[in-house]
Amino acid sequence: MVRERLLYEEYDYMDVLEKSMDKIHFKRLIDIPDPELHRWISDIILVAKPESIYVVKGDQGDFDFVRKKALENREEIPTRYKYKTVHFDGPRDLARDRANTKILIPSGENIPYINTLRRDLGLSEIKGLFRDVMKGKMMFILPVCMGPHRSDFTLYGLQVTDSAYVTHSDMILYRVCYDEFRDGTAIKKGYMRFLHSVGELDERVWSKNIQYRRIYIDLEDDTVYSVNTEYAGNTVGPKKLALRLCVYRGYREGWLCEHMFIVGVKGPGDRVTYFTGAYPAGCGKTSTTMIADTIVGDDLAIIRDYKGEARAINPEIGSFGIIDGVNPKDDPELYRVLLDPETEVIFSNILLCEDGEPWWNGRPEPPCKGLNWNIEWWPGKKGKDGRPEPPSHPNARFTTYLKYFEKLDPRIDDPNGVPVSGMIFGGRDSDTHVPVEEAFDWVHGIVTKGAALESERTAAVLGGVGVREFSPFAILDFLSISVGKYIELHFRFEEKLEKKPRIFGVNYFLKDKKGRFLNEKTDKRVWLKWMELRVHGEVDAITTPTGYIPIYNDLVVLFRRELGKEYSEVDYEEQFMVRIPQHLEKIERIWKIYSEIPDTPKILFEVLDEQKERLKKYRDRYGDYISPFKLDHK
Ligand code: SPV
Ligand code: MN
Repeated sequence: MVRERLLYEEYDYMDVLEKSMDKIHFKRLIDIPDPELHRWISDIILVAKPESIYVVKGDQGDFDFVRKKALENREEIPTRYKYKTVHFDGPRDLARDRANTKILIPSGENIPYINTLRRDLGLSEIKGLFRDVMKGKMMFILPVCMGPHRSDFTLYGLQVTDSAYVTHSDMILYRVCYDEFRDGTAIKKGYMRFLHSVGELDERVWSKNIQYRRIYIDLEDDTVYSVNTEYAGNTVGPKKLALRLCVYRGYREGWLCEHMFIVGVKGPGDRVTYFTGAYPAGCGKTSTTMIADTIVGDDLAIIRDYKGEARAINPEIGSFGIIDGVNPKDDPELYRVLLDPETEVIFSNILLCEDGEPWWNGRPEPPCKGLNWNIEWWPGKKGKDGRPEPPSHPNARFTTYLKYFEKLDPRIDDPNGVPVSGMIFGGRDSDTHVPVEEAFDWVHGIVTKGAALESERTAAVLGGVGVREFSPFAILDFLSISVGKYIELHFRFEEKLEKKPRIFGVNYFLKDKKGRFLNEKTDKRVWLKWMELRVHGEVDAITTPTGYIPIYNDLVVLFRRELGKEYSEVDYEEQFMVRIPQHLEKIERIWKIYSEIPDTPKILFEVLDEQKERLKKYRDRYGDYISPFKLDHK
């Protein structure tokens, strides 16, 4: 692959590098045996004009330096805890920017639901925006591994950024991978490039030119450009920027890049069974990860076939999780990690009290006067709309190492990944799906749980909250190929497997007529345990038109054992009621959406039609709302 450059002239790039870098960092760079990389960096130097350059090798000195630099730049602010800092993105930069995130493709053709742009136009715009953009700033070059060292699953990436905060985040979230670049492994296997600049900053060190915020993904060249933004979802390359490149590569090579956690659930005799799970942001993904028995990953999974099995690795070693609502009762372990004096955490967009204590919605103490995402906050402060301003932002986040969690599964470093026994899909749905349900088989699950996933919108993206959105595989924001192709890839992937993962749907957000949630936050632990038993064929289920649901008596045992709770028949009946009209409406919505996506596999419509017929048959026999007690066991 001939890689895209920022400049086309030929010139002595070694000379540029030598003159722009100090000896140590120059040597670190040229020790990586890749002239193309050297020339690219040199182009960036000539175009963006950073004042100095730092190549991260990953030793302790680098970690200390990058943290110090983030503080010195005021990108991070100290707290009263030695290893914890706060970063503010600025009030207009608090979430991923869907509208300005575009997939560059040569033809510029429209792909439904995917924001595309003609590649040549995108590249020329970006090259313009990077002109002089790093003046006066230090530029960091950071090689990372997305996955265990020297694993066949692992992808490589090179982050180049003028933000110490982004570099710091990268270094918490990913394995620094200088050695695999220096010994040529990453060069041979190919690596992604992420070029980022915060752009011009205002006096609060917030990106000033938000109107020119751009995140452009160049599939042809495995490169992502991001400019005039700080929010990690827009800037941290190996995370959501890489995910789009990964999806594209997986599609070509026949494996999966998923927006999924990876967890272990213990069964009888300490058996550990692994599940992956896809939920749109703000739908219980982090809390499910934390409530499981072991954690391999909380956001991303690369899933490949290995000896007939689906195996998953987590490309990350840290977590950039939603902090809103994290409280000592429901999330004791996460809460402990966030406030342990010894753990390193970057909080973003929380409230920093005057005494240096980080506060977020979920802490039992009342909020204090201090700095927040909208500059300052004091008790009683009202926003522009006259309503009380939330002290910490609903999309406030924490960035920390997974190694702090007692439940961290040592197999996070297994180069062959963990076997995936079940895949879970969960959205925010107040009125349709039962709390947990197993699909009839892989194809049924991929269609009705994965491809048909919908969710009521949360604060993780810019825009109105509460609207029901199409959210297939919880990955729509990160797709670089059409949804139809992504579904087809899952069908293709199954053919390689001798052992097929079971597929489940969960819904933690079912409400009663008065709008109260029907479940408690911790109930999800019971659903996980039930799924674990299902995978091993150790509990029966009730067949409904949309899948298999738990038998009341099995849940009674699990609720008692896992949560010390008596699970009543009334609760069960209300939660597991089959809601035929809502399901039929959902099928109509999903049918319509896919009928407008040209390369949707035909089988998707067949599966939806079959489900519709089943629903109608059940309705004729039992009526619109069916108590699970009326249905037969499988
Ligand atoms: C998500 O929104 O899905 C996240 C955070 O995990 S972000 O990095 O913004 O994508
Ligand atoms: Mn995510």
